[in-house]
Amino acid sequence: MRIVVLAGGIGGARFLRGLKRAVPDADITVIGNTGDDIHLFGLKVCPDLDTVMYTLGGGINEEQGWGRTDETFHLKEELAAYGVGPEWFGLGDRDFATHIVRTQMLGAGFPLSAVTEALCDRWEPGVRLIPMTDDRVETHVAVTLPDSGSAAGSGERKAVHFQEYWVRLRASVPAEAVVPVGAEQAKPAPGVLEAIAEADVILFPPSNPVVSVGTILAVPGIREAIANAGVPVIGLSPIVGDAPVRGMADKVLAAVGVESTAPAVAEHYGSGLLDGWLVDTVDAGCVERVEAAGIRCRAVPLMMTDVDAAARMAREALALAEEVR
Ligand code: GDP
Ligand code: FO1
Ligand code: CA
Repeated sequence: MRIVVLAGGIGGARFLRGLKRAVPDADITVIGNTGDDIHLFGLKVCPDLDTVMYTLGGGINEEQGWGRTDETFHLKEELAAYGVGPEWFGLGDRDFATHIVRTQMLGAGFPLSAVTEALCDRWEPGVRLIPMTDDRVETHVAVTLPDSGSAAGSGERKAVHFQEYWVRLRASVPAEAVVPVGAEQAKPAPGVLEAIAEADVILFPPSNPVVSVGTILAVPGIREAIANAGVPVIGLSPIVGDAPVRGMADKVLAAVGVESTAPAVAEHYGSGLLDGWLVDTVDAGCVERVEAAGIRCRAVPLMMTDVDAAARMAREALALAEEVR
């Protein structure tokens, strides 16, 4: 079975680990979000690609959900001693090596898709991991910084990089708009449209609907290819009991005018894209609302407490795919 999964970072990666356990023989292609990518210290950092690669390759910091296991921060401390920041982004020594290799290869002229393949030669994630695009896309968030009374520029409306919104500001102010800068001009990376066209089923894991799956769908051609693939498209809700399980999905959903509930996210994707939607058992009351929107819906446990729980979710998604096929 050929499965295509559109993935962000932690939610996507943990689901993928379950999917691999549920269907060990499946041929899985992951289309990864690159809108979170950021250039720091002259290096290109791809948080969502790395989270998938490290999680499936056994190198992830399990508690954090991102970054490397057994990590140290000597390089970051040395840079800070030179007054070179930003200090708010935690790049560890082991992780730095990935960004150095990536940046070196990009500088030598390789596209990000080829670089990602080379990094995966080491990590052997057991899936084909392709960035959504080889072109530069950066998600920016429009915010109004609180008026502190002293800091220059406070009280003004400005756009910040998504990582600055999430990591530095901790999503403490409303996201007024979310813009995947560069997406309109971006082309799907080699292999993306082919994988979608050849898929037997397409899955949206419980990834962020705006800054992960939404950004991938913003690359011209990808949404259309999925809608026209003629195979079941099944999503799993990242919202459980009217709140995201973790992260800032509620803030970025508000920016696009969508309430933070499982049925609202299904309606946001719409029946033109989604054939099936899994909600958590605590949201069983909304199944009828989702089905009224033309999307088949089931309520099953959706908390990825361990790999087996994620595997059960993957089996439920594939069962729903067979129901709507
Ligand atoms: P990120 O790039 O690291 O933010 O990861 P993703 O975009 O792939 O996934 C983030 C989303 O995963 C958040 O909106 C969370 O609510 C959701 N999420 C994380 N853990 C779980 C879980 O155990 N169950 C469900 N249903 N959603 C989860
Ligand atoms: N998340 C944080 O909350 N703080 C950090 O300092 C941080 C550093 C970091 C470094 C590399 C990497 O691949 C991910 C990192 N993340 C960090 C996670 C990342 O910001 C987010 O989880 C995702 O981009 C959100 O979608
Ligand atoms: Ca992300």
